Amino acid sequence: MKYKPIIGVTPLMDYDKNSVWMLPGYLKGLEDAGAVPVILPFFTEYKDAERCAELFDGFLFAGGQDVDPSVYHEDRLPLCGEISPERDVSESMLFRAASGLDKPILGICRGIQLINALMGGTLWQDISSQYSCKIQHTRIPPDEIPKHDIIISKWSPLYDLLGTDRISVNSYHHQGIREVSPALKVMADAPDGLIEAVYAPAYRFIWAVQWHPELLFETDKSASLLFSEFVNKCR
Ligand SMILES: [Mn+2]
Repeated sequence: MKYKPIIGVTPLMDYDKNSVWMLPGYLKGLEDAGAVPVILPFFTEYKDAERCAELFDGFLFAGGQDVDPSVYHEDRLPLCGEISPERDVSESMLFRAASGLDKPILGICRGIQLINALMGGTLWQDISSQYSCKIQHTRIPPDEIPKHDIIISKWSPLYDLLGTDRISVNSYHHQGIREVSPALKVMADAPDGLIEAVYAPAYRFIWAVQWHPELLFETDKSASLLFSEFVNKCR
């Protein structure tokens, strides 16, 4: 009997509603790809994160609030959005523990930003004012419709997976990678040069994307392939 991989998903936090919550797409995307997703708690002690890192087969770092710029040793500017101390603390511990065990990790939106910051990179706190965006990266609903192209490097594992150097993705972010972590390689960027996908070559599977495959996978083949690739690496 072959078991499905069990994948921990970082929980979302809504301060206005005082709620810990989850978007169904993160769970459904993993389920459709053959995994059992489990919503994680907020870790406050490293040993708890370490224990969960051992128990689960992989981890999805979900979208959400901005990463506190103190994580990449910068002051918080007025244009930085809401932050989540609970998520920063918990996900920093979880990433350290899970990457230490070389567990497969997929980062989405906040996930790519957090992983880059934790691995020594920096972020644009607000791309609209700090980066010369030539296309709109901030939200234009509906989120299930691709909004801009990305150009995929031909040497990258993302190219190997998708078999194309250009796909269209949705976009719902006001921050982005500024300096890439020395541990990460860029797999794709937008036509205006903003980084949209990275991976960590020294690890079994640490991939992260700036777009939202969890809102696309039901209609978009490249989004469902991304979930499948991650889930297969968790087996
Ligand atoms: Mn974008």
